[in-house]
Amino acid sequence: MTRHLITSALPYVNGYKHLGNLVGCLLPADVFARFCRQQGHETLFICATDDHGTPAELGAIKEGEAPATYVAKWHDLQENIYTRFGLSFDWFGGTSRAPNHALTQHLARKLKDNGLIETRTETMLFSKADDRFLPDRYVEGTCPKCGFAKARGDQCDGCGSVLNPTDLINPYSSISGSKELELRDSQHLYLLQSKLVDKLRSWIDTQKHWPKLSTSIAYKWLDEGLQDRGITRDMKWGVPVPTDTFGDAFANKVFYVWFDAPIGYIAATEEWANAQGYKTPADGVPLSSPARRWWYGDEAKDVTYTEFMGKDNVYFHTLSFPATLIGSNEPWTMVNTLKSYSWLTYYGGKFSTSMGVGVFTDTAIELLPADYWRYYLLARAPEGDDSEFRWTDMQTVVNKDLADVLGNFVNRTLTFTAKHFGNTIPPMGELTEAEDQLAEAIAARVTKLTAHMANADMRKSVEVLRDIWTLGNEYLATQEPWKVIKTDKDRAATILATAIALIPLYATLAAPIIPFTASTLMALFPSLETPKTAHPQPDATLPATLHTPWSWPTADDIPDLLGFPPTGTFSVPPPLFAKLTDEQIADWEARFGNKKV
Ligand code: B3M
Ligand code: ZN
Repeated sequence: MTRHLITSALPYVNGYKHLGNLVGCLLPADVFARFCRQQGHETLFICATDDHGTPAELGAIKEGEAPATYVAKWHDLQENIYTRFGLSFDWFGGTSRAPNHALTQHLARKLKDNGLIETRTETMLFSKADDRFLPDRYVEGTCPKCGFAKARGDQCDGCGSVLNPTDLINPYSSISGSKELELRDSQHLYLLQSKLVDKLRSWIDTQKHWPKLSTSIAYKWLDEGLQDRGITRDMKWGVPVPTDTFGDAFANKVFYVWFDAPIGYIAATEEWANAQGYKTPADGVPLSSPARRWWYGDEAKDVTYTEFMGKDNVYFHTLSFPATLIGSNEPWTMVNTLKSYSWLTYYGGKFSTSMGVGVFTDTAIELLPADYWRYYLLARAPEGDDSEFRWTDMQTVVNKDLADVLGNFVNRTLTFTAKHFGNTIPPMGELTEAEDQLAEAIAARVTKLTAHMANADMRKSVEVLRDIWTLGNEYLATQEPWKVIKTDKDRAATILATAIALIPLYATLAAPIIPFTASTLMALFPSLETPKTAHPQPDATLPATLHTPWSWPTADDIPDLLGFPPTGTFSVPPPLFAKLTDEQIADWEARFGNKKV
């Protein structure tokens, strides 16, 4: 038993996320969390909306709402979609809530105490009309490189160049449009990451479990010389910089979004503890005991912490967040495994919120049930390289794997059994070599699947899972119960009972990936009385017996699981998956596009 702490990168609060965001952190994190729970590990799966920064402030301005109102609204809208996709967070918090304020300010004070924060003066654009400094994205103007007229202060969408606000020709405020901008001095806090290089490097050296992509990104930054980082911004929306510690010059400033966002993982855990009635201590580390058990000190020593994120977030999770934690000199839980993902493209191009390219989570979940998306997206998870979303590819995968292989196996087994034996599971007779071979073949694949799941390797897990389903169809094809029934009813009963025994096993093994279907399958058998929930959390009071639905089997369990099917009655479900038709695909291609933009 290990205690697994699992976090997914926090989606920016501003609007619905696209399918690339879903498969590039949220979904694999969910699969891993579900797997850990089924293995009987105590598991805490945490996420939150990333509420701060210019995306949130600009979004609020655009929708004409106060940031707090806007953030609360979008938090709930996003959470609703994630629930519909079956994301089984133990808590889905928000970084603008009280626990994150307290923790962010606490850590900033510690860093200052430890001599790791310095005040520096920067010259920045100030807008008189708006009465404020303008951070990068609030300034627009003409790109000095390509002449694009609506380049932003941080980047030009015309040519992709990275820019500074002061590079722009004819700059103006994107809030008011005012051109009356002037350069003014502004004080900012810098985290002296350069002083932490050795500590960070020796910590990373000991991280043997990180995938290559993560480690190489981290070393690249270290080798290039880690820069000190500005951790404050001239904005109103954010975690306020405490003036008692940093002085009145910081009265109108907040911490930079990337400083407070990862602290949000800890803060969302504290929200979870608060929801159980635990109060955040007013002095010292602002963390109550249930959250401490996961994040702080000796009590959290046996925690294994796995993070999931897109590859552009790796710097922040391997260096800047660890710099915050290590620099505090406090015993925080540090990441053990860091899973990072490349991009899911839409026909080789970018999903784009601003340009409306591709399919977004809110639309997707209206088109098809969650498991269709979960299965297809995980089968194409951008592990290592980028991968491509295509409607026709989704059609092939759904129709073959889900409808033909899994769906068909379940339906023909149960329909045929019901026809000849009624809705009672037929008696298991003597086993033959065919059953032994089936058990052996499945056992070997369960070992593989378990290893892939434990590594959170999504594509490989999906592949092996499909292989396991295929074995069921092959067993029926070679044993031909529809012929045997004419001459040897007992043997036919054994074949069908074996096939039926596979169904709860399939449900168990598929539950992390297609939890809704797994629940449907398990519910076909009233004798499997224990939790039929889509979010299985092992009940510690139950012995982890073989027939506790959902508990993850080992290869050694397989012969027994096949030899002892559920007992009693069963029901025949309607077809589990509808095939995606050519008309649907043509319709969606027309609606969402079917080429690179
Ligand atoms: N919101 C960025 C992103 O979605 C950011 C992740 C924060 S994780 C602490 O790419
Ligand atoms: Zn340009």
